[in-house]
Amino acid sequence: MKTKFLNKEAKIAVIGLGYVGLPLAVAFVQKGFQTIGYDTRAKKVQSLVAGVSDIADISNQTLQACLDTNAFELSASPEILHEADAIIICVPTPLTEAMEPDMSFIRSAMQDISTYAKEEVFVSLESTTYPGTTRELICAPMLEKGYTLGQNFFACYSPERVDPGNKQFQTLNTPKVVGGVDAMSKELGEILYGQVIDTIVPVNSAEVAEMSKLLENTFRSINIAFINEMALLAEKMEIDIWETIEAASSKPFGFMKFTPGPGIGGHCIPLDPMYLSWKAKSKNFYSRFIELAHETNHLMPEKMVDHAAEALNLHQKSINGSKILLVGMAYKENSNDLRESPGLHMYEQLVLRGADVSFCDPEAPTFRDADGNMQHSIPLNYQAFALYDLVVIVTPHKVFDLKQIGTESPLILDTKNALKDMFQEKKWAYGKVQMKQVTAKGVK
Ligand code: SAJ
Repeated sequence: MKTKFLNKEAKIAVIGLGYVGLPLAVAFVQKGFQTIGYDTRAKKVQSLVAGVSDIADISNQTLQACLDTNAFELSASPEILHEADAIIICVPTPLTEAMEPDMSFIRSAMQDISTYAKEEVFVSLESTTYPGTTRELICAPMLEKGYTLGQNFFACYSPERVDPGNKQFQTLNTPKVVGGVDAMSKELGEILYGQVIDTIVPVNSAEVAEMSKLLENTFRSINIAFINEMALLAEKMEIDIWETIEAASSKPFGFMKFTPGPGIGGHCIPLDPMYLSWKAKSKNFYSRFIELAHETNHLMPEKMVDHAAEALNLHQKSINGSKILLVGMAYKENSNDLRESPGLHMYEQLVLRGADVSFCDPEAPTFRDADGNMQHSIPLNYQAFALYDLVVIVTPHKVFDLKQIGTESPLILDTKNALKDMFQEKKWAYGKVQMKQVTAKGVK
């Protein structure tokens, strides 16, 4: 196996051709490996075979160039896994309704691997998961099938670190942590990933690698929750949180900048910490930090709706019956991803409170609301913003002309301080400090 990895004779299979798997498969092709892309979604595979990529980080041109090498084989049939020496699992690890790890995609991938894998195989798991998964869900089924760890079966964990849309850090130049379930697996993982990715960070077990990923993202969740709480406190103290953060950020050491907002979205930060707290509970350990961060972050959309009510109130209006426009619905700037987006939570809350809610997001133009109805973005026509009682800046994509939004909108709730000090006449409201400056009867 080692020789095959070193000589690039090994055939690689990537299971799951999403924002992680497709770029990884492309990277292996580009580095000269015969590569299989396997995904259970036949339509997805057909589209890729036709040279059409639905992953923003992989252009159609890049995909077609890989297909033209004849070293990239795509399939929706698991039988193809029999050809692979190394199989890399890049499938989703969502949460169940009960906020517990949903391992169904990993189990399904392992069902395919244990059924079709060749007599000697290396398996790497990249999906974010709780410590112990690789040993429990990757190794156990293979050993039950008669494979022998360290002889004809090797397994490692190597967390995905894909940041969709990040032009600076992509698959090849983002350091890759690799931990094996035994020494040989670790060595093979280091060699294989080292053939493709610039920097490998070997660790002494799969569990350390699994834990490191959860540490990375739980760190973010807790710090985002902390700065959100600081923002709420600063309002009570009538102190400008944004200026405070800028001042603290001038410290060249010992401080890391996070910014408050309407809450957290995406497929990582809201979910990954819950994998850790779930596993901790199995050890009778209750992480108050993780739970509190989750609670604080998930309260933010509703806090923003309360701000909307206060902003309208300054104009003797109520949410009920007001026309409200949400600007930017994707979970973060310049993304089209709506998963767990705070904007969606705000939308539902405002509808429940009787508002006539619209949204404008050229990046994420449609979504299905809680009643299952498709909602469509209004056209990006800034003059139309004047027709709303309140305009809420939720996700300030770079596509937006913030000056025009500030000029045309009668009242703005700027949840991310996107407008900063763009206007002298403060007609927007973020937090009580600025609200008091909103020009309205009886308020100065
Ligand atoms: N957010 C804040 N305040 C902040 C930072 C983020 O409110 O200071 C919000 C964002 O608006 C968003 C959510 O948190 O709704 C998550 O934002 P994120 O910047 O963490 O972006 P993600 O979800 O794409 O996180 C990914 C993660 N990457 C992987 O898991 C491989 C994370 O580890 C990265 O640090 C992050 O990208 C990144 O830095 O872009």
